[in-house]
Amino acid sequence: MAYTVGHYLGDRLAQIGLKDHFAVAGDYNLVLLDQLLEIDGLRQVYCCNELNCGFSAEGYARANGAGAAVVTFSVGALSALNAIGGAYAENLPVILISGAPNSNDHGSGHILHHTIGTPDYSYQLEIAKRLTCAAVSVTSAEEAPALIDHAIRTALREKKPAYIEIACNVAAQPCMRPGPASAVLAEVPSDPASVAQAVEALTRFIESRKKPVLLIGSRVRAAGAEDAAIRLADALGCAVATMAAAKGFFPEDHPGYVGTFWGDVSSPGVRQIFDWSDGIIALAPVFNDYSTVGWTAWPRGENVVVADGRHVSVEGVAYDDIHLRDVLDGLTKAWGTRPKKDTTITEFHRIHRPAAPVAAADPSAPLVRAEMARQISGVLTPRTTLIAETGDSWFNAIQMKLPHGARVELEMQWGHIGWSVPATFGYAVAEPERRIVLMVGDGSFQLTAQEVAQMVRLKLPVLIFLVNNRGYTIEVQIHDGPYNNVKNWDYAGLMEVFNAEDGRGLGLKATTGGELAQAIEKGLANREGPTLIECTIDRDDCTSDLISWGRRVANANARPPEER
Ligand SMILES: Cc1ncc(C[n+]2csc(CCOP(=O)(O)OP(=O)(O)O)c2C)c(N)n1
Ligand SMILES: [Mg+2]
Repeated sequence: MAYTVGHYLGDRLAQIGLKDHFAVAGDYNLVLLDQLLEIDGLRQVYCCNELNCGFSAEGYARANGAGAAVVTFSVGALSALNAIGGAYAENLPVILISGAPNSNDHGSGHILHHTIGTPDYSYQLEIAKRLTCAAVSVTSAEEAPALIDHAIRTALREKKPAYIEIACNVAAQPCMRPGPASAVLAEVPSDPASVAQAVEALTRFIESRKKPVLLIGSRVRAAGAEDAAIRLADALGCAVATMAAAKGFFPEDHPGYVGTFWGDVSSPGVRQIFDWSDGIIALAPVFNDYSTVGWTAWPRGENVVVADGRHVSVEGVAYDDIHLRDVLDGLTKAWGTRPKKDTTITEFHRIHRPAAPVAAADPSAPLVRAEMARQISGVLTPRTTLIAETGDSWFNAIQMKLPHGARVELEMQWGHIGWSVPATFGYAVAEPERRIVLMVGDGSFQLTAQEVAQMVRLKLPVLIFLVNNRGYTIEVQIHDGPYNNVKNWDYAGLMEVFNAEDGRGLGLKATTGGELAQAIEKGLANREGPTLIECTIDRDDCTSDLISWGRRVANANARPPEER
């Protein structure tokens, strides 16, 4: 059997650790899909549409380190590109692979189906260039290896998505075989001089401060610096907070951990410690309008050091070409056995009294948000990943105390409602051994609901908490109007539709605490498919954090144009 371009691509995907790729078939990618099916150890997993396919690959990348989606030209790829924008925003190496017109048609003046009706097919590549770190068009077998390798290598190095389009008549052309995986996996090492000087500068900075704190940002995972941050926290002994979007990126049972720093909606006591601190060391943060609570809590100035994945700046000097983890490990080593800088954790324990656990509600009383959140946090184990959708689900998830090893996935930078359903599907495909719990609002669910059918198809025992509060409650808090009401659905009833003749998904309704507890029990026992529990609560029953945050973000949105 001839070795082909499609085989080359598939083998590279397998070499970088992919066991699955997500796909929607179309005539520009059918031959390519045939080639990929022939790769040992690389499963083809199907999605209902290309937006979901992109988000599934994004969710897979969260669990697995990288993901891939294979779609058809234009009608497919343009939908998937929204999810690729998301992968860029969220720092995830997702490889979008699109079938493309026959190489003979490029430059021929021919008009092809599925295109915008002009003979220039370059528009998709041009769009992809803006949303990826590398975008290539493969129109001959000879150039395929170099182009495919460039896209994959760049995506892995930069932790950003890449785009590969392959002309439909080239996918099955004979091709060279790939060499060792190191050609696409090897990282560019840190510049040792830059690391050494950054470590020196940071050591001086911390030594000169009495009250340092560590702030863990959402890019710390992409930087591969989560473990190094723990080692540094051990060495310094100071207080450590996570930013909202970095929930779960630092162990919450660590002695230095104080909670979420998020301005006015920080965990109790955390804002005060940050206000008091004279040295904030922010590791791979993203300061945007959401994370700064409408620009009201933006750590900056001379008391703040901001370190990014490949760059640190300390007191006006930029240290480039570093890996954050190398700088953190260097700093941990340099700190050695110097006295701990633990004033901030000591003070935190003085001002903060742990809240009493929330008491269970009367099991027959109508379900309220607080009881729902209490019961959902009860299903979190060290092997759980909780995926929380944009909406009040964010705030509920962020307030939950995570057992050691539990993870949370949020999409706070891109914030595409509906992301969570396909992302959960992709995550569950990658991590079948973990307990996967999704918390999603009714409004968000309506965008991508059909991907639950793929969870049914693959018998994934995902636990879905569908919060039916009859609308876009987060938007009600930011700016209300009739556009925030949604048509009600029989969400639990949908499971029958998705099951059809052979599925084992379970759809349950909870209108009281007692019903929710029973539904959770049934859901945990169902190992043959997803369980969707529709939790009915009042339209305005939301976290107080959402209300405070929503007001501040609305204020930021409402700033009048400045006079020039
Ligand atoms: C694709 C997309 N369209 C629109 C929005 C604007 N938006 C943000 S949150 C939201 C409502 C979410 O409602 P729901 O999922 O029911 O969550 P709730 O706040 O009610 O818990 C909307 C429409 C968005 N973020 N993404
Ligand atoms: Mg809602």
